[in-house]
Amino acid sequence: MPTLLPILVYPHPNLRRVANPVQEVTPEVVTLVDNMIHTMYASNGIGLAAVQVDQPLRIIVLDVSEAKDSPHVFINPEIKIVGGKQTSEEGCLSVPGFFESVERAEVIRVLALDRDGSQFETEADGLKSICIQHEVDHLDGKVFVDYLSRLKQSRIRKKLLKTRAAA
Ligand code: GNR
Ligand code: NI
Repeated sequence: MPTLLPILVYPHPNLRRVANPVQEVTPEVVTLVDNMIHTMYASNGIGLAAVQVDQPLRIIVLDVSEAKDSPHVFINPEIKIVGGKQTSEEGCLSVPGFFESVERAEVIRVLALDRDGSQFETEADGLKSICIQHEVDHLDGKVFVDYLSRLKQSRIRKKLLKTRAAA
């Protein structure tokens, strides 16, 4: 049975940690991956980075399919920008209730290991490309609010600190 993992909420300091590469895809890593997929679906997210569940490892999961039946796992992902720009409204499970416009690369290539530890390379565009870039930012200690104005950042920080204090 998979476990629901608690998700860190901005501005939690651990969201700023730079995640370490996975040395080997052990059974413990596979368990973390499976719990992350479970937590992503349970939270109605299209992606989740290990940093968000307080594990500083370079692991992301995502499912941008309509049917929510295509989970993808990227361990030690490396992004190469192919080209283009796209702007869309982003949200984040670690920034609940806020949606803001962010510019990203349109087309990327990603080199990573899968859940079996096998290396693969894939190209992504559209929402999948956005989601991978958003997740890899988490692995580098970045959150999408970093791309917003200082004013918007401080409003979001204050609101979420207040909500946390009330919880
Ligand atoms: O669920 C999520 N939706 C989303 C929408 C637009 C751009 C990025 C995302 S990722 C987010 C889940 C999340 O916080 N992943 O880190
Ligand atoms: Ni996020």
